[in-house]
Amino acid sequence: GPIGVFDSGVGGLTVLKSLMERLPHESTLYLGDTARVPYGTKSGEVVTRYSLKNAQFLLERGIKLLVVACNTASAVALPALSAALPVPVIGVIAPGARAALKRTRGGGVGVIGTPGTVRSGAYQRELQAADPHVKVKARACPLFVPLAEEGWMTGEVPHLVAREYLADFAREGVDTLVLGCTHYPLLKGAIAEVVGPHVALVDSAEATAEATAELLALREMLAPEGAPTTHGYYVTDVPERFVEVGARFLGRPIPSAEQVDLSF
Ligand code: DGN
Repeated sequence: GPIGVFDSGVGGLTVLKSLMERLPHESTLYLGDTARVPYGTKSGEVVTRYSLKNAQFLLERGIKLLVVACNTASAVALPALSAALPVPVIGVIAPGARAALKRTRGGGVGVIGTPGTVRSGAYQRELQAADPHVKVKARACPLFVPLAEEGWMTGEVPHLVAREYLADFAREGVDTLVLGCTHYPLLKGAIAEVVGPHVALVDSAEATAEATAELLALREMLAPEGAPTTHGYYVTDVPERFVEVGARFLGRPIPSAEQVDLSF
């Protein structure tokens, strides 16, 4: 079966992009819950309910593994998803945290994400569980989401927004910064400009693709090389905006997306 991936909308396509690069022989099914986006500002209870619905939809289409591409959903709904699903479930938080701990040289780890992700404390918990001595500083950067979706990734405005959010990180000696939201890889340039060359940026999407590859290999679930691959896209609102904006997140055109009704 394919790898299932869901997100609140287009953002998770940055995770899908990394998965496609790391695992080119795998087929994928992507669901963007565009009718209910954003998740980043909603309660954990509501995000968990949506996440279970998304997972069920993909499961019915025969996925062999689920990647929760959304940081907010990973932060609040991963235990519920793992308990409910008969297939392995991978979120973006643990791989991102592990990658950050490999990079830091003791100066402290910064985490940026949606208000929901930061409020959940999931990255902080994951980092401190692995290394009780690590210093963690987390901050929500909600305005990065609309900037990335607008394609407004360079110039004065993203720079000023990044400076407002991140100047403290640069001052406080953080040496590693986790991009804990699907949209932030698109703003890597503006973020790097503000925090400077001595802060390593950790892309949760890349770390998650690596973790997925390791798990599939370990469980001998990798697709055979040379088998034909397919990539399907589902959305819960009309597909036009997803297809257009999503191409920038995925780094390649999205031929089409099918609208599905997950209302309950
Ligand atoms: N996909 C969300 C995340 O990674 O937290 C960001 C978009 C949103 O729902 N606000």
